[in-house]
Amino acid sequence: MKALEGIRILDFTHVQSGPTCTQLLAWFGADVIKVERPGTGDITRGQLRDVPDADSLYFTMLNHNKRSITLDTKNAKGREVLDALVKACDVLVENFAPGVLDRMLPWEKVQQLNPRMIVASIKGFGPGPYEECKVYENVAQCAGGSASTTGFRDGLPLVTGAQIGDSGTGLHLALGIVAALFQREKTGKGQRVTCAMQDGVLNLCRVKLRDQQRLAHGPLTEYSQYGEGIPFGDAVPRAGNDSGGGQPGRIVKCKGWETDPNAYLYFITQAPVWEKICDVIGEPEWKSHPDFAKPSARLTRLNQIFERIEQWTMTKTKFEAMDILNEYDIPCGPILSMKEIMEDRSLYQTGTLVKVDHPVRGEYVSVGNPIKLSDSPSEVVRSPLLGEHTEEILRDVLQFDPGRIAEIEHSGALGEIQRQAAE
Ligand code: CAO
Repeated sequence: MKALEGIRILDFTHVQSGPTCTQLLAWFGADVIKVERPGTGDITRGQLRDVPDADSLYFTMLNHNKRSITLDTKNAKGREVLDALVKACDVLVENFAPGVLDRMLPWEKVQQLNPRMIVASIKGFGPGPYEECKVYENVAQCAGGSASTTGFRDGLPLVTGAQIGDSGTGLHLALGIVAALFQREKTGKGQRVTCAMQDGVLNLCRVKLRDQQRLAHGPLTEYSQYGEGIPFGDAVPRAGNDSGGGQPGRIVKCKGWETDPNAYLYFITQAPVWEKICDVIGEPEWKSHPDFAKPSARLTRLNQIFERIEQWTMTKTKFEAMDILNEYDIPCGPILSMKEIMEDRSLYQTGTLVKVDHPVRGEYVSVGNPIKLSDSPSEVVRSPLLGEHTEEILRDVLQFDPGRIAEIEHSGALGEIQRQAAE
């Protein structure tokens, strides 16, 4: 038995943000029925293609464990199918552009058809001046405060590779859906769940809003620029690789950095292990020296300290340095490339990385469910082909008889039905 077994999701999501959410629900055991436009389907099927005519990794890695039905919701017969699906499902999830769902299926109509239904939506912005805007990942990163606080003080604002706007908001929405399902257990009623990508990013940038308010009371002493004597402006600056928690940290070079772009280590000079750090890097006198012994004294000498640390790390590979530092509980982390992560056998053992077979593209590696439930293990099942389950859903979920299915098919509402070879 899986945690969300018996929950059926009507999945109108596309691209990245929404599919992340419904994939998580599917991994927890929900039956996710992905509705796609006949012919084209989710636009990502054909984006960033690496194998000709095969669903892209963009699509396959965001749509595991789902079933696909092709349905034209603007066709009269298609609308009948849509209404039947609303009655048969527990949750509708969508990330259309603003206004699309209201045109397709207003909330009042959903409530008439199925008062228990939860309708969950991702939009770029909440109500306000930007609510009508279409939003993609980097737009959300910029509008949510991430870009202005990422990068180096004297450089451009930067976006991050972590998809905090899309996947981050999908994750927020999944939590909202599960909470609404839990509430429905008691009230019997559905409700709307909405997550704006700007809000999701801002939630993840909470510590930077903290710093914005601290600025009113003086400089942010843990930022490197304080120690370098550079005054603060009126907004939180970009902090380079400074750590956000108040313990000075930086990225330092390791052996091989001249040729390997990832031969680096994140090193935190955490106060409680300062003496051990001094011993490891070969500066034992810094333990008692007035310029270095106390964290406050070190703040104006961080460049000197990290240069010395780097002299030491440059004599070791990042993994050798990790091993030594971990022995002393000195917090540090290797800068792992995607290649190194993909080759890490331990990640396959935990199911965080999985090998998935696909009938058209062959085997590929994906990220499995990062949330582990001891009583609801996730098995990663390949993403569906476009419309692979159209007939199965009409027959088994909606209980339509063959005559009705043929009638809907002839209306053009389903596009071309994908039939199994045996049929
Ligand atoms: N049958 C018939 N029509 C369908 C359909 C179906 N199965 N599925 C969708 N459509 C129609 C919609 O009804 C809509 O038509 P109208 O505008 O006439 O009502 C139309 O397709 C457009 O859908 P869309 O607005 O979602 O697509 P888009 O390419 O215009 O916008 C995006 C894409 C991502 C910018 C927009 O959906 C958006 O802003 N979403 C919210 C924020 C978000 O999730 N962004 C992250 C995207 S990356 O993860």
